[in-house]
Amino acid sequence: MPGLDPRFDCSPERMTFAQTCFLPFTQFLRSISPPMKDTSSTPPVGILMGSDSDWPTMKAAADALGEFGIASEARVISAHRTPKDLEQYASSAAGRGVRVIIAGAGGAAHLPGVTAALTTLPVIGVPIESKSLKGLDSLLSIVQMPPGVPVATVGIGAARNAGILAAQILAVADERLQTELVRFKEKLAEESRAKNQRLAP
Ligand code: AIR
Repeated sequence: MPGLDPRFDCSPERMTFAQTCFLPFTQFLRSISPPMKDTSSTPPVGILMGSDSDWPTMKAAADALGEFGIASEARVISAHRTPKDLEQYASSAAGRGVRVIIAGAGGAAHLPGVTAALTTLPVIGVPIESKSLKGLDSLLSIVQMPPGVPVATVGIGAARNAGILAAQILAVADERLQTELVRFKEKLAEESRAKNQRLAP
């Protein structure tokens, strides 16, 4: 057809190999493949705990993350009581868009370690203060991981630090978070200096 831009000429004589064979093939592939999973709504941090009795401690991690505008999802999953649920959660977390896992448990606290065994995501362990041994059992259960399967362990009951550490991990690839963390450290320093004024002369 005279005057027609050749790019828009769909007459069989002008159709290239790509247009006749490749395009329909890719359209066919798209029609049979499952839709891509939307991971944009998944919170980047998963907070696991062995029991709901751990939540009063673990809530501090969610609160710290909230201060940096980071969403989290909290789940009660026990390495001993619901091991299959743990396997399901840990092995699918990265694919769903979770980027860091914080796991807290008390006593024979195997939740962070088994989570770390099941995922390549960084795992932060929070030893929950136990009644009988004041959390020393939890701490040693979490911190003494075998070589090759690390868990970044914070202090006994130190869930707030776990939240801050998770924010720092996410900040490596997030400029907004880096700026927030610099501000956070400046505020921390100001508060520390202000303590001098409160000392008795
Ligand atoms: N726990 C639960 N499953 C395995 C372990 N280690 C821990 C919880 C909690 C403690 O057992 O993390 O700190 C007591 O749990 P509960 O349900 O009796 O309050």
